Amino acid sequence: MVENDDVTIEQTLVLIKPDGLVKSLTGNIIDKLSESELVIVGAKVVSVDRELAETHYRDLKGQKFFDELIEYIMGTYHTKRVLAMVYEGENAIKRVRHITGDTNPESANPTSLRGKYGRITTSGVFENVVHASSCPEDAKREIQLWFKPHELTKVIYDTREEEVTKRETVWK
Ligand code: IDP
Ligand code: MG
Repeated sequence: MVENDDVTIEQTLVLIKPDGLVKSLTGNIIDKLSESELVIVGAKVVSVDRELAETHYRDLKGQKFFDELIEYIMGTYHTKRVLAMVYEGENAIKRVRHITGDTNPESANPTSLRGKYGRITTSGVFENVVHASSCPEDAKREIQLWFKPHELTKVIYDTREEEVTKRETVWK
Protein backbone atom coordinates (compact mmCIF):
# COMPACT_ATOMS: atom_id res chain seq x y z
CA MET A 1 0.00 0.00 0.00
CA VAL A 2 1.42 3.38 -1.03
CA GLU A 3 0.08 6.58 0.55
CA ASN A 4 0.31 10.02 -1.00
CA ASP A 5 -1.37 13.15 0.34
CA ASP A 6 -4.96 12.13 -0.20
CA VAL A 7 -4.69 9.15 -2.54
CA THR A 8 -4.27 5.63 -1.26
CA ILE A 9 -3.25 3.08 -3.86
CA GLU A 10 -4.48 -0.28 -2.64
CA GLN A 11 -4.85 -3.83 -3.84
CA THR A 12 -7.82 -6.04 -3.10
CA LEU A 13 -8.65 -9.69 -3.63
CA VAL A 14 -11.84 -10.44 -5.56
CA LEU A 15 -13.19 -13.95 -5.87
CA ILE A 16 -16.02 -14.92 -8.17
CA LYS A 17 -17.42 -17.75 -6.06
CA PRO A 18 -18.65 -21.08 -7.46
CA ASP A 19 -22.28 -19.88 -7.70
CA GLY A 20 -21.12 -16.90 -9.79
CA LEU A 21 -19.29 -19.21 -12.18
CA VAL A 22 -22.04 -21.81 -12.46
CA LYS A 23 -24.58 -19.06 -13.20
CA SER A 24 -22.29 -17.72 -15.99
CA LEU A 25 -22.00 -14.37 -14.25
CA THR A 26 -18.27 -13.89 -14.84
CA GLY A 27 -18.76 -11.36 -17.64
CA ASN A 28 -21.47 -9.43 -15.79
CA ILE A 29 -19.38 -9.23 -12.63
CA ILE A 30 -16.17 -8.13 -14.34
CA ASP A 31 -18.13 -5.62 -16.40
CA LYS A 32 -19.70 -4.11 -13.27
CA LEU A 33 -16.32 -4.06 -11.51
CA SER A 34 -14.85 -2.06 -14.40
CA GLU A 35 -16.94 0.88 -13.12
CA SER A 36 -14.37 1.06 -10.32
CA GLU A 37 -11.72 2.13 -12.88
CA LEU A 38 -9.24 -0.18 -11.15
CA VAL A 39 -6.67 -2.38 -12.88
CA ILE A 40 -6.48 -6.18 -12.74
CA VAL A 41 -2.92 -7.20 -11.81
CA GLY A 42 -3.56 -10.94 -11.38
CA ALA A 43 -6.20 -13.53 -12.29
CA LYS A 44 -6.55 -17.31 -12.26
CA VAL A 45 -9.11 -20.09 -11.92
CA VAL A 46 -8.63 -22.12 -8.76
CA SER A 47 -10.03 -25.40 -7.52
CA VAL A 48 -10.27 -24.66 -3.80
CA ASP A 49 -9.18 -27.40 -1.40
CA ARG A 50 -10.23 -27.57 2.26
CA GLU A 51 -6.98 -26.12 3.53
CA LEU A 52 -7.23 -23.03 1.32
CA ALA A 53 -10.93 -22.60 2.18
CA GLU A 54 -10.38 -22.87 5.93
CA THR A 55 -7.34 -20.58 5.87
CA HIS A 56 -9.17 -17.97 3.82
CA TYR A 57 -12.14 -17.98 6.22
CA ARG A 58 -10.15 -18.70 9.40
CA ASP A 59 -11.63 -15.70 11.27
CA LEU A 60 -15.12 -17.18 10.88
CA LYS A 61 -14.28 -20.54 12.47
CA GLY A 62 -16.83 -21.15 15.23
CA GLN A 63 -19.71 -19.45 13.37
CA LYS A 64 -22.69 -21.74 12.91
CA PHE A 65 -22.53 -21.34 9.14
CA PHE A 66 -18.77 -22.11 8.94
CA ASP A 67 -18.96 -25.74 7.76
CA GLU A 68 -21.43 -24.91 5.00
CA LEU A 69 -19.42 -21.85 4.02
CA ILE A 70 -16.37 -24.09 3.51
CA GLU A 71 -18.39 -26.50 1.35
CA TYR A 72 -19.80 -23.53 -0.60
CA ILE A 73 -16.41 -21.97 -1.43
CA MET A 74 -14.98 -25.43 -2.25
CA GLY A 75 -17.73 -25.78 -4.82
CA THR A 76 -19.61 -28.73 -3.34
CA TYR A 77 -22.96 -27.11 -4.27
CA HIS A 78 -22.03 -25.68 -7.69
CA THR A 79 -18.72 -26.25 -9.47
CA LYS A 80 -15.23 -26.77 -8.10
CA ARG A 81 -13.94 -23.49 -9.48
CA VAL A 82 -13.37 -19.99 -8.22
CA LEU A 83 -12.03 -17.08 -10.30
CA ALA A 84 -9.46 -15.24 -8.18
CA MET A 85 -8.42 -11.71 -9.17
CA VAL A 86 -6.37 -8.87 -7.72
CA TYR A 87 -7.58 -5.35 -8.45
CA GLU A 88 -5.37 -2.34 -7.85
CA GLY A 89 -5.92 1.38 -7.72
CA GLU A 90 -7.10 4.33 -5.70
CA ASN A 91 -9.13 3.22 -2.66
CA ALA A 92 -9.53 -0.17 -4.30
CA ILE A 93 -10.91 -1.89 -1.20
CA LYS A 94 -13.75 0.56 -0.61
CA ARG A 95 -14.58 0.91 -4.29
CA VAL A 96 -14.91 -2.82 -4.81
CA ARG A 97 -16.86 -3.37 -1.57
CA HIS A 98 -19.30 -0.67 -2.72
CA ILE A 99 -19.92 -2.46 -6.01
CA THR A 100 -20.09 -5.83 -4.24
CA GLY A 101 -22.70 -4.75 -1.68
CA ASP A 102 -23.61 -5.99 1.80
CA THR A 103 -22.77 -9.52 2.93
CA ASN A 104 -26.44 -10.49 3.18
CA PRO A 105 -27.82 -10.49 -0.37
CA GLU A 106 -31.32 -9.68 0.92
CA SER A 107 -30.20 -6.43 2.55
CA ALA A 108 -27.61 -5.56 -0.11
CA ASN A 109 -28.39 -2.64 -2.39
CA PRO A 110 -30.41 -4.20 -5.25
CA THR A 111 -28.06 -2.72 -7.86
CA SER A 112 -24.95 -4.16 -6.17
CA LEU A 113 -23.56 -7.50 -7.33
CA ARG A 114 -24.78 -9.33 -4.25
CA GLY A 115 -28.15 -7.57 -4.34
CA LYS A 116 -28.58 -8.46 -8.00
CA TYR A 117 -27.29 -11.99 -8.12
CA GLY A 118 -27.09 -13.35 -4.56
CA ARG A 119 -29.54 -15.51 -2.66
CA ILE A 120 -29.95 -17.15 0.74
CA THR A 121 -30.42 -20.90 0.51
CA THR A 122 -33.07 -22.71 2.54
CA SER A 123 -30.29 -23.98 4.80
CA GLY A 124 -29.18 -20.39 5.39
CA VAL A 125 -25.97 -20.05 3.37
CA PHE A 126 -25.45 -16.56 1.95
CA GLU A 127 -24.65 -17.43 -1.68
CA ASN A 128 -23.46 -13.94 -2.54
CA VAL A 129 -21.46 -14.67 -5.73
CA VAL A 130 -18.38 -12.58 -4.91
CA HIS A 131 -15.78 -12.09 -2.21
CA ALA A 132 -13.93 -8.80 -1.76
CA SER A 133 -11.29 -7.99 0.86
CA SER A 134 -12.59 -5.72 3.59
CA CYS A 135 -9.46 -3.90 4.86
CA PRO A 136 -5.77 -3.54 3.90
CA GLU A 137 -4.63 -6.17 6.42
CA ASP A 138 -7.11 -8.73 5.08
CA ALA A 139 -6.23 -7.81 1.49
CA LYS A 140 -2.54 -8.45 2.07
CA ARG A 141 -3.15 -11.75 3.86
CA GLU A 142 -5.66 -12.92 1.24
CA ILE A 143 -3.59 -11.89 -1.82
CA GLN A 144 -0.54 -13.64 -0.36
CA LEU A 145 -2.65 -16.72 0.35
CA TRP A 146 -4.12 -16.98 -3.16
CA PHE A 147 -1.25 -15.72 -5.32
CA LYS A 148 2.50 -16.26 -5.60
CA PRO A 149 4.58 -13.14 -6.35
CA HIS A 150 5.28 -14.21 -9.97
CA GLU A 151 1.54 -14.61 -10.67
CA LEU A 152 1.03 -10.86 -10.36
CA THR A 153 2.11 -8.39 -13.03
CA LYS A 154 3.97 -6.28 -10.47
CA VAL A 155 5.60 -6.60 -7.08
CA ILE A 156 3.13 -5.26 -4.52
CA TYR A 157 4.58 -6.62 -1.28
CA ASP A 158 8.15 -7.34 -0.14
CA THR A 159 9.58 -10.57 -1.51
CA ARG A 160 12.62 -12.74 -0.80
CA GLU A 161 14.55 -15.23 -2.88
CA GLU A 162 14.44 -18.86 -1.86
CA GLU A 163 15.96 -21.99 -3.39
CA VAL A 164 13.04 -24.34 -4.16
CA THR A 165 13.42 -27.90 -5.39
CA LYS A 166 10.24 -29.86 -5.95
CA ARG A 167 8.70 -32.29 -8.42
CA GLU A 168 6.02 -30.85 -10.60
CA THR A 169 3.82 -32.04 -13.43
CA VAL A 170 4.86 -30.70 -16.85
CA TRP A 171 3.41 -31.09 -20.36
CA LYS A 172 4.37 -34.33 -22.13
P1 IDP B 1 -18.01 -10.51 3.59
O1 IDP B 1 -17.89 -11.60 2.55
O2 IDP B 1 -19.03 -9.47 3.22
O3 IDP B 1 -16.67 -9.90 3.97
P2 IDP B 1 -17.90 -12.07 6.03
O4 IDP B 1 -18.53 -11.71 7.34
O5 IDP B 1 -16.42 -11.98 5.92
O6 IDP B 1 -18.60 -11.19 4.92
O7 IDP B 1 -18.38 -13.55 5.69
C1 IDP B 1 -17.76 -14.32 4.70
C2 IDP B 1 -18.84 -15.07 3.92
O8 IDP B 1 -19.54 -15.94 4.82
C3 IDP B 1 -19.94 -14.19 3.34
O9 IDP B 1 -19.58 -13.60 2.10
C4 IDP B 1 -21.09 -15.17 3.20
O10 IDP B 1 -20.93 -16.01 2.05
C5 IDP B 1 -20.92 -16.01 4.46
N1 IDP B 1 -21.71 -15.48 5.59
C6 IDP B 1 -21.40 -14.43 6.37
N2 IDP B 1 -22.33 -14.23 7.33
C7 IDP B 1 -23.25 -15.22 7.16
C8 IDP B 1 -24.46 -15.56 7.86
O11 IDP B 1 -24.88 -14.92 8.84
N3 IDP B 1 -25.13 -16.64 7.39
C9 IDP B 1 -24.71 -17.38 6.32
N4 IDP B 1 -23.58 -17.09 5.64
C10 IDP B 1 -22.85 -16.03 6.06
MG1 MG C 1 -15.01 -10.72 4.99
